[in-house]
Amino acid sequence: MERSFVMIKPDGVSRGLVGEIIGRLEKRGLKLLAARLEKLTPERVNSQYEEHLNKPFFPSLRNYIMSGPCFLMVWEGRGAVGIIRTIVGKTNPVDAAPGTIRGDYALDLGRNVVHSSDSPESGNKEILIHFKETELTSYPRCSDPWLYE
Ligand code: IDP
Ligand code: MG
Repeated sequence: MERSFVMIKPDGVSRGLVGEIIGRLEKRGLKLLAARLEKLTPERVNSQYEEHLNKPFFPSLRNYIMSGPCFLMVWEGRGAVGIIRTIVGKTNPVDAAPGTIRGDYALDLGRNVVHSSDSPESGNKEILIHFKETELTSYPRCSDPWLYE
């Protein structure tokens, strides 16, 4: 099983898209392990976006992410990282296909509503930036035999 860190950014929270985004991941069959609404500290934004620290857009990215609360989640499933990236859509909403979250709800690269991990390794790293191991729940679902052969 793979785990992905998914974060609804402040624009998604303010625009009332939390339920819609959770619903899409839930209905696909992915399993929610942890969730929290929270305004990120500068340190956590730096760790989350470590690969972009020296990019010219980083200051505006940090302002955007810290402009309000984010909704942080951990999702689990077979191939979860790639499946969620497909559900989320291309980074720039201009290129995101209709039916994806960014293709349905976003217009601008700097307001693209949601983050999701880009590999299982970054998923595990990002999860530990935001959650303690003890916050990740473990529970059976009656749907499991209907989701995986
Ligand atoms: P991702 O969110 O699809 O993984 P990344 O390339 O990792 O995309 O970029 C992280 C975030 O930084 C993007 O989701 C977007 O919010 C922001 N971003 C990326 N490139 C630019 C840019 O050129 N201008 C402004 N913001 C950007
Ligand atoms: Mg990324």
